Amino acid sequence: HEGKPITCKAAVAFAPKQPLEVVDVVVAPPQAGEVRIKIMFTALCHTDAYTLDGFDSEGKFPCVLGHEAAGVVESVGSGVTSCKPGDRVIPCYQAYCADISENPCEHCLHPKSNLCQAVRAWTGRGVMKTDEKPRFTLARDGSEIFHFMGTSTFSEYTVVHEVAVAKVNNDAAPLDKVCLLGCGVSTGWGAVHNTAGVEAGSTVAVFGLGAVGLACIEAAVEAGARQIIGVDTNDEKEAIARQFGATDFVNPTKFPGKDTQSVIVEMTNGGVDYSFECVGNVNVMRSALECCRKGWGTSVIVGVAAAGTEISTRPFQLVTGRTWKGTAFGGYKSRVAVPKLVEKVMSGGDKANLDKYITHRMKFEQINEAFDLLHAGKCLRCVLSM
Ligand code: NAD
Ligand code: AHE
Ligand code: ZN
Repeated sequence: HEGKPITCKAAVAFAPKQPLEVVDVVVAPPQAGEVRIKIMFTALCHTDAYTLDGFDSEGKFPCVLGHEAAGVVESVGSGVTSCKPGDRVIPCYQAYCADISENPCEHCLHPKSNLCQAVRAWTGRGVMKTDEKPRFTLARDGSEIFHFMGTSTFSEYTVVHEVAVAKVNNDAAPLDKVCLLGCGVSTGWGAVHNTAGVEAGSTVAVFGLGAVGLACIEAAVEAGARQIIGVDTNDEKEAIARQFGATDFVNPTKFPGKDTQSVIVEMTNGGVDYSFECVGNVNVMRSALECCRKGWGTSVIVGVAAAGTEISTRPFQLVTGRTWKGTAFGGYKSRVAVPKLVEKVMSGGDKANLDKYITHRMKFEQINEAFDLLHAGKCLRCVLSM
């Protein structure tokens, strides 16, 4: 293949709210600073569904979605030094440039940020930086198909920027599991450990108990939180939340006429030390802030809200000592942190086992069924094999 276009299957999103179509695409060779990856496994994250549903202000169609995956490097473009053909890798939608760039971005150099800007502008436009074009074209007519989040993993082959490639150094690490470290699980863990900094003895509320929220619960347990309240409108989430370590469960629909923040403030005698919004709903974000303890409570926005929506609260909520924060990829500097997270999973035994997030496995061709399961709340993560 090396240096030549590859024709392969990709699940193309031709328009918002339409099922994906698995069709032949041509994947151009990687140019300078780019890496072509054979995707082995990809999972679905709610953000893929959100963009497909037309809620993403950056969403461009037609495109190849997908950003939680693992694969093997097929070929590299000129100047690529940090990986080589045959390397097992996890594409990172959030890049990191400091260790391989001669001119690193200010975010990678700053200890407080993981928001590498080296390729962000082009990623947002669905193209590669080198020539501002996508590497995907439709086999049947040669028309361009945009990238998504710089990863586009719903394809047998994809091209990403070198700064977006994390290596899986441990040969024993199963790619069909560590693919989850490409987004949801890492994000939940990092929201708790990096963005919030939950301490032992804390009280915590987690809104939205998909893979991201459950990863927050898992990390809160690890941090030694003494009370962890899971909040979800789906009653079926209670059992799984308790398995992950939630001590309480609240279904907001069971308290008509009463807001969720009041329920939690009463349960905790004044509010929680930390809360996490893992839904992507601005009303839930308000509840998550306002259920925090006066004086020191911190709320972290993890969920991604629809284009055009805005958050609100009474400024008095902040005047009286609450902090409102947000997180992207859990604050992890991706390319250096992901290999360490792989190591953590491999050395952690059952505790760090990723199996509990994988409720379904399917073939790539069944991708639309996997989206249906995610929408129906029946699935945490569905891993597709290519
Ligand atoms: P998911 O669909 O698996 O889970 C969402 C959960 O929220 C479901 O259990 C659902 O029942 C629940 N829910 C829906 N409405 C609710 C409400 N009003 N109150 C309480 N619970 C409600 O999604 P996921 O893959 O776990 O992702 C969660 C969110 O995090 C999404 O918005 C996703 O886009 C976002 N996300 C952000 C980052 C980041 O870096 N910031 C990374 C990954 C995912
Ligand atoms: N493009 C959207 C926002 C989407 C968004 O917030 N993405 C999260 C990752 S979600 C992963 O499942 C993120 O990390 N964003 C940081 C970034 O730079 O994109 C919009 O509102 O325009
Ligand atoms: Zn995601």
